[in-house]
Amino acid sequence: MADSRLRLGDEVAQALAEGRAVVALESTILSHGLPAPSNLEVGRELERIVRERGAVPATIAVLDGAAVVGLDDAQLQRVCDPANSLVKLSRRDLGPALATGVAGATTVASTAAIGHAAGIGVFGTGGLGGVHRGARETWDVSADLAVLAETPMTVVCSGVKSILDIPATLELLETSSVPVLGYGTDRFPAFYLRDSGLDVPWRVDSAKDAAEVIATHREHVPGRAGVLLVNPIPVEHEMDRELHDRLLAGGLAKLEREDVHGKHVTPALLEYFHTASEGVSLTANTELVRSNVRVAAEVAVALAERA
Ligand code: PSU
Ligand code: MN
Repeated sequence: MADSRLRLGDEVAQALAEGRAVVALESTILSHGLPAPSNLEVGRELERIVRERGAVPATIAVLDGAAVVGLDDAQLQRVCDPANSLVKLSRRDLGPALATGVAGATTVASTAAIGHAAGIGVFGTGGLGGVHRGARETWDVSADLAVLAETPMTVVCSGVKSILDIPATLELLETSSVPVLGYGTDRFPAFYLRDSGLDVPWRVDSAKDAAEVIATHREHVPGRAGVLLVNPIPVEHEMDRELHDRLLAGGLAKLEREDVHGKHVTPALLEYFHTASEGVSLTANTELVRSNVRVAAEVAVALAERA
């Protein structure tokens, strides 16, 4: 990405130049995943968590024709204010948004791509996009998977939501040669739930061990695949299974009733979950992101210490 279109915040630029730990954070989770005004509180808190662990946060969005890496507080407010109607930007949308000056929030795909272009290697978020149910007919597979297949970025998340086809998502990650590491778990997490019922191929039990695997993957394995480090939601915040199953059924029915497709599926479902659970899913969502961002910061620090 040409320098004129990539704008690094001062603190991020300095940390990268000095080889210090930096953690990328996405903005779609703020603009499209969490309701205002808690989105701004969460956005600020995630940055605070990264700092507490000794790393520098770099929240990413597209503003005024540039990919901004390390939003300042005014920019964070702009992203979080629903009145500004930020567009959800996947990687394919970056060229048009940058060229036309449209303001947008970045997904896992576009955050990973921009973060890597800026020189960042670790990214903490909530859930990864994946293969949607019914993808055999709709071909709806998140670009998050294709980007992770060719972008050397470690994404720390709580797996993917059970609104997706989880077995198919894991198959595609294998096809893409993306290592999937369970963080203190042998099971692939399903966002609100700690266990999707599927195994992870590899497990690590500390940030230091994760950093060792990530560094070895980057340095010694041919190709440009990223790494997926999956961290289950903290036990005390895991959603009740019955509530979860009820929300899932209700959400899928709503999508069908209202004929929701494509990029609107994930935001529509999240909104339904937050409303129908009267905030239970919002708390779960917030807590798992906090936990993932903490792990991401610890891994980034371990990688920086190793270098
Ligand atoms: N999952 C969540 N919250 C989110 C998203 C996914 O629990 O906010 C967002 C992320 O930005 C992710 C994107 O990259 O949705 C995937 O969307 P799609 O399936 O349209 O590619
Ligand atoms: Mn899609």
